[in-house]
Amino acid sequence: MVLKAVCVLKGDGNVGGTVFFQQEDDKAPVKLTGEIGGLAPGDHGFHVHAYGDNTNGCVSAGPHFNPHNKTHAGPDDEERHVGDLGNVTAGADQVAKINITDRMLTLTGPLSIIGRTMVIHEKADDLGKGNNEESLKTGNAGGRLACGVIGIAQ
Ligand SMILES: [Cu+2]
Ligand SMILES: [Zn+2]
Repeated sequence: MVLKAVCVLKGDGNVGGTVFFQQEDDKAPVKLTGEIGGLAPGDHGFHVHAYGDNTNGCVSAGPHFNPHNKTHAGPDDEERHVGDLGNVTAGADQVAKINITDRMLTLTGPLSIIGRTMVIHEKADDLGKGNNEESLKTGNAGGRLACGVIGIAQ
């Protein structure tokens, strides 16, 4: 059975967009598509954060989703947070087109990302290679520009 989810990201400014998730079955990778607009051109850190809690804005989403207690890294690294999707890149039109396939995310089971939060950041994620402590936690991606809770899609 194909699993589908969706996330509408909103922030205090004019950053926002929609991300669609699709997984062919419980063992398949998750495909993310969509667009986020209103971004400064360049790279922006993009992660799944632990909680689907936006009571105090994007801050209440907590840290990166990290059920295996690893250090922060990039999506192609073996050791990473489950939520580490690296960067998305906005063009001169301020829009980042999202087209990611990730083998660590899942939309089903106890580690499902449904009910958690997607966050788009102010700065580029250094993928854990920044040679400082924060790099191994957040990738130094800076403030949270917009976020949204991942929900079940029809
Ligand atoms: Cu993040
Ligand atoms: Zn991380």
